[in-house]
Amino acid sequence: MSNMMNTAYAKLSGSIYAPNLFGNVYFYSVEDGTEVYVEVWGLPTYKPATNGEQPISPFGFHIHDYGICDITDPMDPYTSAGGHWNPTDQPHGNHAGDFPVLFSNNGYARMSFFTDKFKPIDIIGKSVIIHQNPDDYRTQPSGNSGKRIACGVIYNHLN
Ligand SMILES: [Cu+2]
Ligand SMILES: [Zn+2]
Repeated sequence: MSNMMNTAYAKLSGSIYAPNLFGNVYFYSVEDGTEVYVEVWGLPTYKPATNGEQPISPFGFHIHDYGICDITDPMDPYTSAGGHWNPTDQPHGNHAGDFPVLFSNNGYARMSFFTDKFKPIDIIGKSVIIHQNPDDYRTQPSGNSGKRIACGVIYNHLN
């Protein structure tokens, strides 16, 4: 697809909300932007929305500011990753780090999409987060997508 030197990579692991989760995210440099390819296993089982509670699945998916996937409070994991990566001061829904939601197939999700908002080199040292609930793409500042169930630090693929 492209020169490996232009590829970024994040290895995903799960919090207590998705203890069996693992996965990979690749960011390939392509003409005018980046092709994102993600594959995840072990996503939580679908749970329909109730009055006052978001559904579990599909899953919010973003780039966050800091490449730090620490768990201090197990009930509120990966706060160390900060908020959505937003280099151009946009509202949520148009952050450079706002991605399509992940649709699960019995715990497995695979998706590929194009974005013109960055190149792989721009996101080294940031993180990828998967949330427990869907992103509504309008609630500020983070789409009401709930707990952080998985995290991965974004590296240069050769490192
Ligand atoms: Cu997020
Ligand atoms: Zn956002």
